[in-house]
Amino acid sequence: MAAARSMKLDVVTIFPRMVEAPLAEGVVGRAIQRGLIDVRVHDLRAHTTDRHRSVDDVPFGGGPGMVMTPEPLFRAVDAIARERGEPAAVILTSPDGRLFTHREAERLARLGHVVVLCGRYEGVDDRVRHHLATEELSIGDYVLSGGELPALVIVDAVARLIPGVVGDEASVARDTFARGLLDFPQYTRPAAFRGLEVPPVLLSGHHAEIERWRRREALARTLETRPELLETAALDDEDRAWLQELVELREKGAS
Ligand code: 4HQ
Repeated sequence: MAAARSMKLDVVTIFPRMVEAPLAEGVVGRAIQRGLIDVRVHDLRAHTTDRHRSVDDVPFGGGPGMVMTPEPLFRAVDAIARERGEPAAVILTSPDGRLFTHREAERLARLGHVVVLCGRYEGVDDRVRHHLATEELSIGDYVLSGGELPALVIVDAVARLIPGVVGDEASVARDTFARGLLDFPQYTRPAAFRGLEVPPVLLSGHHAEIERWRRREALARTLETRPELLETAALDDEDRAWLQELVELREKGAS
């Protein structure tokens, strides 16, 4: 029988240890050990050619800071293509990119082989963006000191969508952004902790009522903190009636 083909991920960075250590832990660490995902971290400096092993230079036109020079990045991707096969995507992490969402993670998980280039300094030479990267992704509207944390975020979110990586497939399907709503509240023992009690419905054993309560809580939380998610979530008539009730309650409370 043919061996199961695992997803290949390559990360190119000037700080390989910063990427390797987190990947060795938890769900992702186990997936790598089990061969479900094949992750390699590449030291960009291994692909330099000058004796100082330079990866950056001053910006043409002047200005503060340094810019990542194209040659080592192109050479690194060439080496990956030779050793590991042609990747389906070369991602540049940058605050200028399209926002990385759960939907983007689902798309990448289907690609089979993805390279992530971690930027540093003021950014990368634009020829990398245009002629080496196939896409540019941002993990959010804030400025980080490098693309290593974004690369880890991307690898983590993609890895848990590969079949077998997360033990319980049903829990992956039920996750917040897969359902389009925020999570319902979770409790565990003890039923009373420092006088704080678990909602009685969860102890009732009435499965249908528990599901209904969870759905309502998820809708209430989503309305409260991420109302824009309700525009694309799959809602039924009962959901809409409950949201209407919540809005009316809120209006009464405000007056
Ligand atoms: N950076 N999402 C600047 C980010 C970032 C983000 C990565 C900072 C690249 C050059 N990347 N370097 N946010 O802030 O992806």
